[in-house]
Amino acid sequence: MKKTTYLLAALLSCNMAVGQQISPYGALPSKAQVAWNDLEYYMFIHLGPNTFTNKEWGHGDEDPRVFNPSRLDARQWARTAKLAGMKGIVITAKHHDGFCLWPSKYSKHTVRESAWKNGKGDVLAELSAACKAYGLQFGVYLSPWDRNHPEYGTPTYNQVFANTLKEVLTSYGPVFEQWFDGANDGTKKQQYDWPLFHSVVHKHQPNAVIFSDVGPGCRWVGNEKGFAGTTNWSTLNVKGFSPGAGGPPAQSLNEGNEDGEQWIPAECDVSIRPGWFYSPETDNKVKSVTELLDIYYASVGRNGNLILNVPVDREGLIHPNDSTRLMELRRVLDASFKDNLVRKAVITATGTRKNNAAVKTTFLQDGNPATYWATAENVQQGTITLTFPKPVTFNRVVLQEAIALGQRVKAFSVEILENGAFKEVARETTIGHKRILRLPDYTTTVVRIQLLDAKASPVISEVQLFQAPEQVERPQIRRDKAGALSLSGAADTELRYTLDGSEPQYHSARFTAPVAFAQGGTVKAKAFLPQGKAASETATAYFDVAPAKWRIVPAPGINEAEAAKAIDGDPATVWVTKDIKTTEKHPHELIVDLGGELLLRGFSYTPPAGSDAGGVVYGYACYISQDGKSWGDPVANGQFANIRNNPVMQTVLFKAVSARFIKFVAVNPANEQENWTSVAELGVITHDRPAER
Ligand code: FUL
Ligand code: CA
Repeated sequence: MKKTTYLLAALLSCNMAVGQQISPYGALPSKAQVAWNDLEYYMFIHLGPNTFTNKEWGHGDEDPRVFNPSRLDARQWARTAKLAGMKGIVITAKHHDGFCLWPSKYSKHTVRESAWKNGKGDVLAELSAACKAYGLQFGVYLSPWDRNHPEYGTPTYNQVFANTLKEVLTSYGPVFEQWFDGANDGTKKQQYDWPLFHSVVHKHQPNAVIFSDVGPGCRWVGNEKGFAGTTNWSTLNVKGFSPGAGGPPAQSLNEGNEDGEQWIPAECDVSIRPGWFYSPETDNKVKSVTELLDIYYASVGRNGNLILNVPVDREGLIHPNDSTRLMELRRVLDASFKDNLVRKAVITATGTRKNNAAVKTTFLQDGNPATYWATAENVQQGTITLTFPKPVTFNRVVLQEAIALGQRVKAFSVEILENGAFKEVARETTIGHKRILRLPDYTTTVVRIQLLDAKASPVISEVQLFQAPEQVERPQIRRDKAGALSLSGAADTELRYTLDGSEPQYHSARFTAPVAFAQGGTVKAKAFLPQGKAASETATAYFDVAPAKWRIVPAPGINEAEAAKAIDGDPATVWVTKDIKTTEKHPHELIVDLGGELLLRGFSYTPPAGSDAGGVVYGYACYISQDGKSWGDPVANGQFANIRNNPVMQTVLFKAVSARFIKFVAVNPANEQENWTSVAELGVITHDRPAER
């Protein structure tokens, strides 16, 4: 008897304590991490000697005087970021080449030694001031890997790096994010003193969120495409892992760990161009709005923050091709999320937590991510019903959890009322800070969000519905081995194109059948709705000569039919040495007969797009020959920097030379565990039009 009374009293008092407060669940974010998640979208800037040398990974021996962004204007960057709707800027204060964008006391390879402003400039001072003026957050990237510093590779370097960090973190005002890069090409090893580096950040910028493969503030999402997993937990297990090559498996980085011990949300880093640094060669390769929208929905729309790299050009400005695209993206996003239809709905719910003034269904539609609705303690399911006075049409669903209390939802669905019954139109897993679903248009008077499963009672802060304007999809441009060009696009669109570099108009040539295009050049194409009512963005592709007459030269261990996939004009087919069991050891080589003499100015290597094939090449050499027998010295050799994380087409130029045979040698792989070679496509460069390549 007595026991029961005690229990009852305990329950009552417990209930009362719970009255206004929902007990947090699992790993929790710090205040700074909650504020960080609210930023959602900010700019990354890569700038340094690489900007001037067409390199992705400088070697550290570059002449610092190459750095001369003569018209550098950090306010132009900040203005662009602000107008793009971004909330901050993170800059490469020091990349792998060791060059410091501020006159560091701890290095002899800095802006002070450069030609810019006669060595009197300081990019960090200019950028931090510009960010302040435009109300943007300021963040810094510092690579511990340093290919210039003489102490690198010795224990004293750790203190040098700590001093360098302190210098940056105490000289330029508040820093919202400290970006630690884990990359290293493995040639010179250094045991990093991470606890020391973290203590410097904590001491001087206690609110800075620390990025790395293992946080502790936020984590790399496991790819450089800007895509988080559709399931994405902000919690992660990091025991036994370290930044860089010792990081958690790509899947954990991409999706988090459901029961992760620490709150380490995903940050999606991606460049608006194929590379991280500016190069005139990529002026025409700025990602399209369609691609950027896919990235936005796969990052911000999947509980990740998006850090979009916009490389500053050689003048020290954001190039108009990039800023134009950023503004186009902003316009589409603003139009997509303009009018939250849920404001017109009456909201009811099941499972609602009782006797708690902090919990209300109306808080789901007040636009404030700090207010919420929740189910009763230990009730892991609930239904939120939105009833509209008149039918509404929507194609976007936005959901948010009150993450300060932990990430809880494991499964949810969206239903609409159709002909008197509920029909499921989407079923997904996690929500987190924000989840956005892109759906086809649905028209209905009742929408139901079913919270199907959660780790603890769901606490939802927002439910929103929008009708985003329709986008006309950009056409795809392809060319086959024989050089026939073809375009494809969405049904009911008319595809128009030009081959002279001009902007396609509704009266430009209409694509109906493949077009002979073996010599190559620039193709621009646009999809139009009938009568030219609306048009897609312009798709641009550049082709050199087609591999029409090329063939693989027979060699021991080479399966010619397989190897032909490297020269079939189709990057989707891949020659993989592992599958055909050639020699297990590198180097692997491939000889191509071009079918006649060509004036060669370079070659291109396209690695496989997915990560499945593996065997991406890092070290390469390229030889040419007239007869396929005598080769001489390589016409080019080196490494495809950063190809492991960013496996895009690589082009290498050499001194123009006539030849009929070309030999591509894969010296070593980007990933030491993958001791084989993959070639999606091998091409030659014969055209002298560097800006188009
Ligand atoms: C990588 C680096 O190696 C790339 O150069 C780039 O800075 C990217 C953001 O991170 O780890
Ligand atoms: Ca191929």
